[in-house]
Amino acid sequence: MHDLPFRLKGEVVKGFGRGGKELGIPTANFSDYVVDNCLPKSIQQGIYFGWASLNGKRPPLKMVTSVGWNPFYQNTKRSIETHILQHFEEDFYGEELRIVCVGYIRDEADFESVEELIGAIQKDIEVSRKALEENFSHFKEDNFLFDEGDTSRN
Ligand code: ADP
Ligand code: RBF
Ligand code: MG
Repeated sequence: MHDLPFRLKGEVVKGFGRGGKELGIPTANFSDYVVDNCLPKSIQQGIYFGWASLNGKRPPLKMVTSVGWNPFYQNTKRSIETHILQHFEEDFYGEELRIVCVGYIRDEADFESVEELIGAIQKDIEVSRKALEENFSHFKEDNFLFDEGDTSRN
C-alpha cells in the first residue's frame, strides 16, 4: 500500500510562519516545487519516519515527516515538513535536506486543541526514535543521504 522507502531532497524553505517552533517542534519545510513534483504519486498523506542529512553530510539524523494539508490548521496547500530528532542551535534555512522515509505511522488528524496536536506529535517522535534505533537502523547508511565521494564537502 505504501511505496516505502521514498526519498526526497531539496532546499529548506520558510514555512507557514505560524511555526512548528511555536509548538516546540520546528519543522524544516520542502519547497512547493518538491511537494508538487517529487513526491511519488502513490504516497498518501500522513506521518512518516526515517533518516535525514543536511548538505549531504554525516551524521545521519533521525527524523519524522508530515505529508499533507495539516487539517488542524486547515491549510489549503499540501506541505512536506521534517522534524529532526535533535536540537540545533541555529536555523538551517537554505541548506539541502535529504530524507529517506522508511515507515508510516498514521494519517494526519484533526484535534480539539493545540495541546492534543502537540501530544500526538510527541508520541510520533517516540515511536520514530524507537523504530529507527531498532528495526530501521540500517537505512541510515542509504547512499542517497551522503556525498561520500566529494571530500570537500565532508
Ligand atoms: P517554518 O514555518 O518557516 O517552517 P518552523 O517554526 O517550522 O518555521 O521552524 C523551522 C526551521 O527551524 C527549520 O527550517 C530549521 O531551519 C530550524 N530548525 C531548528 N531545529 C530544527 C529541528 N530539530 N528540525 C527541523 N528544523 C529545525
Ligand atoms: N498537523 C495536523 O494538522 N494534524 C496532524 O495530525 C499532524 N501531525 C504531525 C506530526 C508530526 C510528526 C509533525 C512534525 C507535524 C504534524 N502536523 C500535523 C503538522 C503541524 O501542524 C505543523 O508542523 C505545524 O503547523 C507547523 O507548520
Ligand atoms: Mg516548518
